Amino acid sequence: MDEFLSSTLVKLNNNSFNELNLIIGNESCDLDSAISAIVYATYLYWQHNQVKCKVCTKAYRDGTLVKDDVFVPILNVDRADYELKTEVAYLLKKKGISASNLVFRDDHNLQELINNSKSKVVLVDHHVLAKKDEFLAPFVTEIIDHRPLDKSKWTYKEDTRSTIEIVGSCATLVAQRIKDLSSLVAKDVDFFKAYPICGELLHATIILDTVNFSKEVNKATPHDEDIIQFLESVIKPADYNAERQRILDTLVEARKDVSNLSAAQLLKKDVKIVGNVLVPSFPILVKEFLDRPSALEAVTEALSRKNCDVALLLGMDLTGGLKRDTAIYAPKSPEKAVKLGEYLLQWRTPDLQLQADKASCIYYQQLNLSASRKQYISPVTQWIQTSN
Ligand SMILES: [Mn+2]
Repeated sequence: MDEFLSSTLVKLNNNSFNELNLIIGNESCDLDSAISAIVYATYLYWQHNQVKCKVCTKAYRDGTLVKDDVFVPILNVDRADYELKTEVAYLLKKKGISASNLVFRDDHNLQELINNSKSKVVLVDHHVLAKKDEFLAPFVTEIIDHRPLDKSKWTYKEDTRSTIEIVGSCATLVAQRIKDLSSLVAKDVDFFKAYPICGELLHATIILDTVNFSKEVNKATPHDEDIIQFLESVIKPADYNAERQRILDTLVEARKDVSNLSAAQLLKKDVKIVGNVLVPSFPILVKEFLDRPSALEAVTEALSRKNCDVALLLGMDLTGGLKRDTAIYAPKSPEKAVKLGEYLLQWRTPDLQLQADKASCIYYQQLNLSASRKQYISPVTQWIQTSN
């Protein structure tokens, strides 16, 4: 696995390849995005080797080695911010994959790379491109995503192959796609037997994304269940249930191991921007975040850096049962925080069940535990439209 990644890196850095294939996740670079990109790139490379004419590629033409295609997973985060993705760094390290063999967003000028090569792009775990990634659109040949289909910015080519289905984890769809595609060239388990780490990575990701099929969180679908059982039939853990629980516990622990991170780093760990609203989510409760030194100063600083004027902070804690909370802070225009708060309180699709609490900013406990950041995007978008 690490060998595939390091040889890919050498080919990329020496510009020694025929066709460039980039496999890229969304800019939150959460575990799902990172693992989906790495595993699918590994699969495409394996598949390429299964079907290519071995004789042709080994042959020398005019004394020059015929260049091979390259399959590069891109971690859509700057290298310096990788340490913020604690669960990603933890799992990859544990599986023997070193950060030095990974390609991060700012390691190369992607636009230049793409323009200078025959290129194809596969999007995993997203299908609406961030503004800075819009140049990728004409090169996209495949999309694998588990978000509701949003065609508002769909500028992809007509023949773009898309696998879009609402499931708990994009890793489920990646596993399904690999299973289906490999059964065309070999047995559906052959790839996972050749790269056992890939099965383990997908398995762990599905468990984290569905919070081990928690009924309360309600993210898992029957498709996630089918795929986890398929992966377990290959991985063969001694005790399936104990293994699932152990994986969840260690990943949750790694994700919330933010003891080394400052308030400013926590704000960068997992953040989305919706219009002028900054929406970071934390692996700890917002309440705990606010107790950190200079927490609100760090929010003010993040707002001005990102040109936003309202911060909607989302917290989650899984220790001793799930808890969620929310805070809104708008230091320059506090009336906006009040208005967004009122807007969220009356929102009913879904009812977030926010319970006001006393704090320096507008603070709520969130009783609707199955609502994550995804459920905040609609009210925030609509609030922006009505308030501007
Ligand atoms: Mn995802």
